Amino acid sequence: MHQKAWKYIINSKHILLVSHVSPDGDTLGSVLALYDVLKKLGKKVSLYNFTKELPRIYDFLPNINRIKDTIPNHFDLVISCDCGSFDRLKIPRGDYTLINIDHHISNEYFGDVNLVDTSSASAGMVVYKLLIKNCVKISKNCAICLYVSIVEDTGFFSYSNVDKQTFKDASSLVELGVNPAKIASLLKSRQSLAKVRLLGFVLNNFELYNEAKIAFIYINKEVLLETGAKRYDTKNIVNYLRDIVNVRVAVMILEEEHGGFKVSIRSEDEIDISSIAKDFDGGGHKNSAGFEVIGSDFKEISKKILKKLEDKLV
Ligand SMILES: [Mn+2]
Repeated sequence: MHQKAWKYIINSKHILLVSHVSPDGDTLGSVLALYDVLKKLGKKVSLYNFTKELPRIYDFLPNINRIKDTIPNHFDLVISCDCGSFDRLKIPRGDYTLINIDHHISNEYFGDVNLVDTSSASAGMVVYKLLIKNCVKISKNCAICLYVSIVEDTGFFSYSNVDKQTFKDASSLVELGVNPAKIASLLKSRQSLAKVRLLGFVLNNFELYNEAKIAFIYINKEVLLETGAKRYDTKNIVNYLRDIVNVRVAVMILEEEHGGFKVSIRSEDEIDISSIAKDFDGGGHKNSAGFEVIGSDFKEISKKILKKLEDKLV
């Protein structure tokens, strides 16, 4: 499979690298690692992401400013990274080959080649394996991108997806020149004031259910406006609620700009919430999943989710 994917890459004329909507450090790190390698091979490469404003915190990733929100007219190969479903690419179907590189358990195998390894902690690690298997030389810049993908999706080596392979890969990337302390400080110690204010709102306004086993936070448009927080500032903010001693599952319901809601769920290790996300046509991992719902009544939506969670916790 790795050789087959590589053959498509070598034989392609113009490659489009696609990261998912509401991008994170894994999807961005993965496509930028590939960008570095493919450019050095002399390939014509474009980078596309649907989201207009990329999270500022990743501004140190090499070539991130080359990611555009417009799709080029001609390309014969698309490589998607960290996308569980075709929807999350936000590109039209067309006359091109599609390589789907991912690690989500909910992946829909929408590619012509599917490099999907659900045992990988990050999509970047799947990219790394593809490069290693094809004896590709990895630059320091490429290593930085891959390392970011790992720390992003493992919460700096703290989630249940961490195993010895995670450390092995991270170790090899450090050998290639990555400075872990520097990356940690770039990602953790540059929070915007608006994000900290949003956190203040979350910690003051969450609700508890089922003897404090379930926590909910509802963030509407006005809260974002008042705090000055961007939509991407809400990412992982729900973790603070999951981390409360009694809480086993935490839910964030975010009002979408043009109606509807985005729901993010985080759970303790032994509670698998990926099936709940699937029930609502979403996706994700065992302890971190999400989905979108249409509607205007957040109370009704919370009730529905709460019911599913209660059944899960019995
Ligand atoms: Mn990922």
